[in-house]
Amino acid sequence: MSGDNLAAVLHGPLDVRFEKIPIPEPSHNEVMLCMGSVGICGSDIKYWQTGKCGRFTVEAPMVMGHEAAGTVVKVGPGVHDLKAGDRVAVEPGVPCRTCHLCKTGKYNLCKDVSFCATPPDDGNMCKFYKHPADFCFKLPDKVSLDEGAMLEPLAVAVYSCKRGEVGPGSHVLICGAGPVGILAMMVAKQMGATSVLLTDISENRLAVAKSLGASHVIKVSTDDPKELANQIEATMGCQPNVSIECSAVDFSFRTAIYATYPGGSIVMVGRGSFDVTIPYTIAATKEVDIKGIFRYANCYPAALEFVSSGAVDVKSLITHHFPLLDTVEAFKTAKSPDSNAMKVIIHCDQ
Ligand code: 572
Ligand code: ZN
Repeated sequence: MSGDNLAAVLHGPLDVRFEKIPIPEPSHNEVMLCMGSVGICGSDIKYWQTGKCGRFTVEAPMVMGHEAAGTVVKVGPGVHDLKAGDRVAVEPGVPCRTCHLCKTGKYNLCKDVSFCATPPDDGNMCKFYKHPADFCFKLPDKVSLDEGAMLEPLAVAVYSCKRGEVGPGSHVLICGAGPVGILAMMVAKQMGATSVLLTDISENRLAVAKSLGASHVIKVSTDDPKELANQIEATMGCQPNVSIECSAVDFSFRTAIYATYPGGSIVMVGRGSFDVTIPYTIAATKEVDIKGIFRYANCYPAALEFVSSGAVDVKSLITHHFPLLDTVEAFKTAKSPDSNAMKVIIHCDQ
């Protein structure tokens, strides 16, 4: 191991600085990684642009990045399942492990979870980073570090489909053809969905969705959710029994309520307004199950299986690569609609 620990540190809105931070020493059950690939997520862009995301505000300098994979450099005491040289994907949310939610498997809901690049916790857009060994997933030789980084948004997609109970014969509506929406489409098909329809306002995103296996796509051109719901039914030939909202647009959530088959499920992945106005009576009388989503729990193993088996091609969503020192350029690219960026990867080892 040599060199400084260079990190992309966010100090406030539009204020990313490249700083040398201490090289971490792995404690009990921790591994120290040399970071390889780190994807840019919508939340990273939000923090970069505004210093805020949801209820969190950057109040102290924070290392960015939570979609990450790297190579083990050193293991701490008590680590037996990983060794120097192993390449791993990092599951970024580490819970307390002892509360009732952790002990019942819902560790994503633990109130003491520390999550990379969510204030006050640092992320892993840096050269050296330490993490609990049991939240690192060893990658087989045939799975690249880029694919390892993609396991994070793929875990969101896996969890969304699980929450929606997607299975053989499902007809799935996905609102929003960003990386998570398209990954959810790929996962839904692997879980047996008969048809998957994606909606978006971007023709480019819909073209990508179609090329990667979407059964149908609709470019949203109305501001009437009922009208869009009718278009969805006409295109699918039926109402979707599972709708996964990945667009973070209130209109899509309203559309999903009109579109979903009675007794079906709506999964809330995107974050729209704090208070969203919905057709409450329609939702109630159709008995649609509206299901919240907070990140994911126990989804990395399935995500890794999907990638290593070749069932889900995450590489096809990676459109841009930048070295760590070009992080600001990478953020601009990820943000700009003109770039047609889907997933932008930062290479921390270059
Ligand atoms: O990859 C995990 C992830 N989760 C996101 C957003 C981006 N990436 N969520 C939406 C925002 N919430 S939050 O609670 N927050 C900013 C921590 O509003 C977390 C889940
Ligand atoms: Zn994310």
